[in-house]
Amino acid sequence: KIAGIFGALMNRGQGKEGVREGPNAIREAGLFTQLKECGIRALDYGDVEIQAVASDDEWKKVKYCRTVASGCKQIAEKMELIIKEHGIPVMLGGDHAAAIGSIFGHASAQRQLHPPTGSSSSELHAPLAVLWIDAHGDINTPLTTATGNLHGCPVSFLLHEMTGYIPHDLPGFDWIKPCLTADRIAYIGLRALDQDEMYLMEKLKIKYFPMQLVDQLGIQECLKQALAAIDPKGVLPLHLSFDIDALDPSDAASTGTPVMGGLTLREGLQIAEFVHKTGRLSAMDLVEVNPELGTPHQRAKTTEAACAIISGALGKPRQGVPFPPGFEL
Ligand code: DIR
Ligand code: MN
Ligand code: MN
Ligand code: MN
Repeated sequence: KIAGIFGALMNRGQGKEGVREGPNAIREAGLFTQLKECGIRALDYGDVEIQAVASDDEWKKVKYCRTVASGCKQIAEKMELIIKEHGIPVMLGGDHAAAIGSIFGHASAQRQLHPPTGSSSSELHAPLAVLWIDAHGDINTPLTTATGNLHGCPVSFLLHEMTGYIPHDLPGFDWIKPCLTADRIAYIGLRALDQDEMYLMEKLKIKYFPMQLVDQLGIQECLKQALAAIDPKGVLPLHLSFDIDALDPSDAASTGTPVMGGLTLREGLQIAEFVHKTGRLSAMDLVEVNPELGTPHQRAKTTEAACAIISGALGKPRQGVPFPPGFEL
């Protein structure tokens, strides 16, 4: 398989516009060279531009819902296209609202590849599981959000169990249907849940590993338990949705909502490598890199970290690249 990398220039899911420069900053940090050097094939599918929808007034608190929704629809189409061309889509963000589109598109593509067999549970379960790496829960609803920022809400649009929480008259979002059940998503890295998010996580029995569990159990054990929870048989295609703010600000400061006490870059790399090792990485997001924030040094560290996480998930060995089989010095 070939990685199909594209930029999602989404910047209306939160207030800091510079996040739309994330994809190019990650490319400029040498992502493609790095992948090539370790023999990983990758194609650049360009960018999905987000068209501003005219008169996109707030719906209650929610900002830019029409613009975000229409951008997500294009993102979903891009994901489907790349999967149909037998690629592994890698979405460079952009803010995390873009994951409404990437996961919806991934699920649609999987459903077309593996149509449901007719039983009611298989109707609900798109054949995929999601690992969500983030400081935040991103499971606010358009009614509970305190900030009105849709990048804090993507998961609520994706879960069947949350259908009743999504207002039917939210402008622009009529096309988005839930595509996951709550037992198909696990979180690692949390340290800034809102109260309603905590309530929803517990109510829906979502498996989550906040930072204190990462400290207590170690990242390997968290990964084992997370994967066992969302994919007990070890057979499902995996979607890795990696918000760079999961990392500690000492490794990734150039992001819109940094939170102290995060994952080390090495823990982030272990997550990426663990997912690669399953052999079932089917799509990934690397979001919330905002090169307009922080010092030049912080920007360089953040984009390098993003490249390393992506390369690790696609199979780059950390110790260095071996000669091809049969080679002798
Ligand atoms: C907050 C922050 N929970 C919100 N969320 C962020 O806006 O709903 N997500 N920063 O990445
Ligand atoms: Mn976050
Ligand atoms: Mn975010
Ligand atoms: Mn996020």
